[in-house]
Amino acid sequence: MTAINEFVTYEAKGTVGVVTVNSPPVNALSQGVRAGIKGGIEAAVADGSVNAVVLACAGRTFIAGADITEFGKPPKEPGLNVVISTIESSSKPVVAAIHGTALGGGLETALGCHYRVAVPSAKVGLPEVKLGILPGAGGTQRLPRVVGVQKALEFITSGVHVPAKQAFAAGLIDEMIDGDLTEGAIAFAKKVVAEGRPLVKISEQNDKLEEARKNPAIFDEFRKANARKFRGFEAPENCIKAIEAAVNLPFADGLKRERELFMELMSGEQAKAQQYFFFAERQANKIPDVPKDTPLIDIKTAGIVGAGTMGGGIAMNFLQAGIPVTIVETSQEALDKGIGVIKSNYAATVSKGRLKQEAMDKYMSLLTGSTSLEDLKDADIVIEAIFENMDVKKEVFGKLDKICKQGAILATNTSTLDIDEIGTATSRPDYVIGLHFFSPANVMRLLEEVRTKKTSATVMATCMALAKKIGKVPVMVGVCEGFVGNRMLAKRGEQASQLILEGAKLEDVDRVLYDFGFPMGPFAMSDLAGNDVGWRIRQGKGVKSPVADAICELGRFGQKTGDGYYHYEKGSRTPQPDPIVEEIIVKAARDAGINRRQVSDEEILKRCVYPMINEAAKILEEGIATRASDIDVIWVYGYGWPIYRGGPMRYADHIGLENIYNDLLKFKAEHGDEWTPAPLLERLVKEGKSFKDL
Ligand code: T1G
Repeated sequence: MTAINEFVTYEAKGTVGVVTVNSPPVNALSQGVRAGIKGGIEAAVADGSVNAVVLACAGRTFIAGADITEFGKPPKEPGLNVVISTIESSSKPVVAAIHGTALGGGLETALGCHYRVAVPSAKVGLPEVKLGILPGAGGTQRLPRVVGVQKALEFITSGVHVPAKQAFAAGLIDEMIDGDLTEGAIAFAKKVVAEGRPLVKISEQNDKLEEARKNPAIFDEFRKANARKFRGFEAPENCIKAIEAAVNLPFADGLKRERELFMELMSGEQAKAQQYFFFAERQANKIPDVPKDTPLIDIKTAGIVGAGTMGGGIAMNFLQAGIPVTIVETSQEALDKGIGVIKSNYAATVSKGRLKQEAMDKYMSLLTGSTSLEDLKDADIVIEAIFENMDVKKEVFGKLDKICKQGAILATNTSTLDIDEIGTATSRPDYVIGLHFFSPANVMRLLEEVRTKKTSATVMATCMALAKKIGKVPVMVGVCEGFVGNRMLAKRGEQASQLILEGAKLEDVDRVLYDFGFPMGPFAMSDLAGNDVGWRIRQGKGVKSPVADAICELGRFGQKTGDGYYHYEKGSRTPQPDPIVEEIIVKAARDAGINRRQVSDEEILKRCVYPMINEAAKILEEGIATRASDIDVIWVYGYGWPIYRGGPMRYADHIGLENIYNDLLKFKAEHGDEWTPAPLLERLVKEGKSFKDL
């Protein structure tokens, strides 16, 4: 075996030369890996003892893409396109041996090989679009030549990871390997030589492009069909243009066009924001005072108290992860209703063809209903999802503490109450934690994990790992009212309510935030969630909100009652401005002595977003969030902050903290002390720093 460099080795195994990449953790295509692969292929071609080549990877996965940590730095030779053309122009057949995830430049490298083999557990994909860019090493030119234009459009603009069997069916993989991958790949390479199979150069194949050449409308039809999904993003359109170039231009020209479109994106703000977010999401897994090797509790079974909307949704996450659930309600009627909702949710997915009946049956077989807390005695974790009332929760936690086995985790799904106080109701406060799911709990990926002063490292580490197992994105936060997400959301809501009193149209506030990139504006969102939710919380705290209270007093709870801030035609979810609500707003403004005026889109946006950023600075200063990027992860996954803007904190850095600070002072002069800049914000501005410098 010869070391080509520190990342790549070459070894002749009989008549097959094996080039092996070994660059943990994911064999990313750093400059060294690229140089090593090129050198390895050249060594194999020069080795007269071999007549075929296998390109394999050591460790957990085949090449998972370009090295994202190199982005933004001056490019170093050899470029990936050079490496791939070295492979493709080899005089000996090169076979890619794929395991783990062959992604981005990894799949592009495999597409430069003459053949590809994979183990069944492997996945392949071109997820560059998720980083705000596009496959920049021939992926947009080669993939359509293998799977056809329609599939290439779907794969590349979604960034989906395609299971090997599906890739095999699409012609992306030539043979599935059971058993040892490298041995299987060597055997396949020998078969290629023995059978005299050709050196298949994808760049020279054009038959799969013919259909699109005859039907160029395929591209605009795809654009139209995905307009909603691609709204605001720049990368998908450039992906489509690059694939159009594959159809309309010779390969070499298409490659040039791909490069232009790639560089256009790479130099843009959206790519920087999405690449920032890629690392922010991974940083959120790290809790400074919880060591990576903290022992975990084995969560084999879960208990849920409360089979309402949240309890049922939470249960579904565990069932889908194969974790048996015992769900407890106070009465058989409530229990039957709750389980019925879970069943109908799954049935609806089955009827849409997105879930197999046997999968639904499996999930439901893992669910046990009960009307007695005693049945939770053996659960490894119990999650309480009952009425938002401190006394009720403390009573339940006291009972659970006596019933549940030693070492069971007791979690609450509360979104507003003090979890330190809830923990005092037990003898195991170190085993008490908040697991704040977002409604609908079986859909929203964010899970705010709330540590109390006493939550142990083992419980935190266990719940962070558990969150990923049930398909959630966990972010650890501290105890305060509203934790991180809802505490910032409250500030946006206060300003939205104030703006409509001052003269901004309800639908204009929603439009400005929708155009900014949110899935919907605050009023449409409230109508969707139910205006009565906030109304009950305000009543509990004796807080008044003239317009919101007035519409609730009329029973206008939103979509569920057909009227809320907007009117909804029967069976329609399309919000329509309602003169009744306009009258309520005008009257409330008059009662408050407010002279209504025109409010600009710019003022609407700043007054909705900047108070969130100011509150986030306070959250950071209080240590409620570990790092600024955690707040961005919360807002992208929990509230639909447009990922191409990175999150509120990255957006603040992009706008410039000094600009935000000066606007806050201006609003303070006009609207009072609630606009006082947070001390941390003031300090960063004075030091000429940004949130990223924290
Ligand atoms: N570059 C650098 N580091 C990477 C990396 C990459 N491509 N992918 C992962 N890492 C790091 C990650 O930061 C983490 O580090 C560790 O590896 C484990 O990752 C020319 C230009 C492969 C599915 O978009 O999707 O190719 O936190 O925690 O959950 O056209 O990583 O341990 O220090 O995510 O098992 C295209 C990105 C690049 C794939 C594994 N490729 N990676 O998931 O582990 S652009 C991608 C992933 C490109 C070409 C273009 C996932 C994974 P640390 P992890 P995981």
